[in-house]
Amino acid sequence: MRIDVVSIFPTIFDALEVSLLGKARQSGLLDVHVHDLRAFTHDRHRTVDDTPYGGGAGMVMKPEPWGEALDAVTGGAVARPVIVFPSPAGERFTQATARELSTAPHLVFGCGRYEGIDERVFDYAAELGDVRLLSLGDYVLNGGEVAVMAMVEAIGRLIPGVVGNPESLVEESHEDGLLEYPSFTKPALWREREVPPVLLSGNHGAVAAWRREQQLVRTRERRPDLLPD
Ligand code: 6GU
Repeated sequence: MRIDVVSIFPTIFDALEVSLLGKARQSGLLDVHVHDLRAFTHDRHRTVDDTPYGGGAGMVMKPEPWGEALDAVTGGAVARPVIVFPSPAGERFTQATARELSTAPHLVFGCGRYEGIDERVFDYAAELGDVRLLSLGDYVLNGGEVAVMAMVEAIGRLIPGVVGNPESLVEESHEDGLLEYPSFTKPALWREREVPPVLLSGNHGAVAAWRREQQLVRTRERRPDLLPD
């Protein structure tokens, strides 16, 4: 998968060079390119923002650098890209979204800062690719960079080969609509706390039933919104 990220803070994405995604890049499973939006400006001050038409607080990102950046990262592309703009005003990004995007050959992420990007950029981007405005949740970040880090990690780990043991992907929170069951390792007794005896029983059926029940209990307690009414 090819990923292009456009941001005014490209060094934030240095963190993608470490851990699992760093290995995936080294092995060629992930081809990540980070671009500085200011490289697509032409004035001495490398201006990327301006005051909003109609007045109001804050600054809006100018369309021209975005137009040039999107042209550059989508030009000569193998497939029509999915162009993601992280936004608290977007659709919710979920595990299902991550699964869907993990099959795209080319993802472009456009990170907005300030009060947002000139709305015409989204319309123009739709000529170059399939545009998605995606939100991590109901809270506001200062910009899209941290949200894109989260999305790239959630998507990248679903690409075959990125996570060493594919079985670890199926039994985790959100893949079956429930929260994950609790996990334990040795020692069986630690600081007066025991591991649930069923896990030491060797009875695989009993273990599976207990884990399912724990998933339901936890989901009911912590995330009742995930359960059918
Ligand atoms: Cl995707 N962007 C920003 N700026 N804030 C957010 C978000 C995204 N998701 C939740 N809050």
